[in-house]
Amino acid sequence: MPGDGERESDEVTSRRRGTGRRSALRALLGGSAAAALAGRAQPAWAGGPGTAADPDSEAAAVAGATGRVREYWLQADSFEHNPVPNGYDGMMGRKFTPGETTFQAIGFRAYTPGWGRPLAADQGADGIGANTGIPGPVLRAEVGDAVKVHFRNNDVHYKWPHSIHPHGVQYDRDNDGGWLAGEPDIPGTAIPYGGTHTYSWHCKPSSVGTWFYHDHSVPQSIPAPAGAPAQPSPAEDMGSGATMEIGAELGLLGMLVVTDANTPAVDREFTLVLHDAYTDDVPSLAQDLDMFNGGAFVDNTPTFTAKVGERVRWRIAALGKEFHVFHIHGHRWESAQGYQGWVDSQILGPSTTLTVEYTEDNPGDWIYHCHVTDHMMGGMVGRYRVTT
Ligand SMILES: [Cu+2]
Repeated sequence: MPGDGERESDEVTSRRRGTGRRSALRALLGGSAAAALAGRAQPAWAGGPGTAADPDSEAAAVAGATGRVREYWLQADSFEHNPVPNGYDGMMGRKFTPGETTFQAIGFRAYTPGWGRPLAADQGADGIGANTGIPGPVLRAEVGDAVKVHFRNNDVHYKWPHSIHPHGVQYDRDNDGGWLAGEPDIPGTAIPYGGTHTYSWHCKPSSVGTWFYHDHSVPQSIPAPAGAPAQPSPAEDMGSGATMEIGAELGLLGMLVVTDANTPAVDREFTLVLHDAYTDDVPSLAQDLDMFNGGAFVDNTPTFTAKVGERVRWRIAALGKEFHVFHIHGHRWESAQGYQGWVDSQILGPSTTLTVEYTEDNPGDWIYHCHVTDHMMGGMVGRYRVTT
């Protein structure tokens, strides 16, 4: 998505003035919630029992302690998507026609209440992001909040059932969204085309962090175009005839961010989703594509920007069947997950996430990429511009 970074500068400025972000959030939240947010009120449990990280205190810091409900209206929309709109692999120098890289995608978009109209983009550090569908909007909440997601399936193209399965938050089985062939009637696991469902989740102290939400509904397969030679997919080789989580492969995935009073404030927050689409599953593609936020190759993936001296946070999440190595040129950060000390590359696999923070100290025109060479060649490269 070219231009993400450019737009971000203005959004960050507006965030610093205290406008924009809060007005957008007010559109998402109820009145009392918005009032609490405007005052940056401490969560009700802060400072009292249950603020410590020990599991016994979790019961004290019960979900719902803030009394706040974060309400989102999400729709699964189907649309034509070209992850390589400039037709160019700027690292290898290869060219593509739109026909080689375009497919029928599905993405989550956030709407005004009642799925009225799509919410405007908000690229600020607390915003929902581009809201173009891939990835879905960034859902944000604080410990003690309830999250209510009103979901409507508007998959006009495939007309498949879909669902939303969250990671990191607390929920019961009717709010899990995970479909099983042996228990096909569990509510929320297969919302038919045109249908709706409301999911309720709760943010506990153990929910703080960067998480995924994604389609986890009935496996499906896309028929090969008429006249094409029949090619069994890996799933068909395994006998099922369909691909698990193909909705997420086509774009139904997004990030869920839970914070608490101890989450450090930053000047910039980038959200980056690593995901892949395969010719075996998506027959209109001429090659497998490895994507950042729905784009492939530099200038189609997000261009992020920062200034020297700013505190920067990347929230990174991977979904699919690949293991990735996230790397930024010219930078190191102190790892909080899985490593000790300073790193400039970190591994993440399916459904795992990274939260990377550092103070920017190196101006330049950098790239960030997945360090698995196949994935770099498949599109997982982006620009990171640092100015003084
Ligand atoms: Cu990779």
